[in-house]
Amino acid sequence: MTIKLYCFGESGNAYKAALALELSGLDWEPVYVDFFGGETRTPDYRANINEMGEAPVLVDGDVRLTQSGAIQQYVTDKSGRHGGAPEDRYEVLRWVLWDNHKLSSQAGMTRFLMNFLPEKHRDPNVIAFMQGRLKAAYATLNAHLEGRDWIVGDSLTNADLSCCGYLYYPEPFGFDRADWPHIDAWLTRLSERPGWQHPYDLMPRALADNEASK
Ligand SMILES: N[C@@H](CCC(=O)N[C@@H](CS)C(=O)NCC(=O)O)C(=O)O
Repeated sequence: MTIKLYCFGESGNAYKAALALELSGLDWEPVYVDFFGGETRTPDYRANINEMGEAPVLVDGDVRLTQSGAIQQYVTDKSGRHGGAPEDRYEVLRWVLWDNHKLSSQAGMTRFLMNFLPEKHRDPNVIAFMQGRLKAAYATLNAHLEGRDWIVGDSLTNADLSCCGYLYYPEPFGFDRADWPHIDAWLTRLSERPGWQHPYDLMPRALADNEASK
């Protein structure tokens, strides 16, 4: 049975799940969520798709799962891919939790504030504050990746698939790969894996290139 992933191209959180599915070799297909049209805020979405009002959502037969980290673990349990060595499983979880708190959530919020929120609502002080918080997160990841190919152990794991969630997007949010050489090399390494795809190629997009940043 084909796994369904409720997602949209602009969502780095959905990308983390979509990339895990794609690289696992499992059979999956995207179901487009009209996030910018307010779909995740409708009572119907909350009642029937996700009580948390978020994307991504995985549906596999009777299984319905939300939260990218939980979806990634489901994909690992089903495919045997990206879990890392058994003794590293808590280390993988540690980085997935760190990403969800310190990296992806703040990167997603900052990118939204700078590109998708109507310009009149963009507060430069909030954006500067968020960028300061993000800089600390980039420094943590960059230092950790010095001398390593992957975040945990010697293979690609959900730690990598989580932390990369927002870092391939072209819209500005205060992240320049050139400033962070170890992150830059790691993103290149990951993008060279067979089957890797950019988020805008892997999931249906809501907005064309010229529609963000208005
Ligand atoms: N921790 C969640 C975050 C999911 C999330 O925030 N998704 C965004 C889209 S990128 C969303 O649907 N937000 C709806 C809202 O906050 O109202 C995950 O990793 O899946």
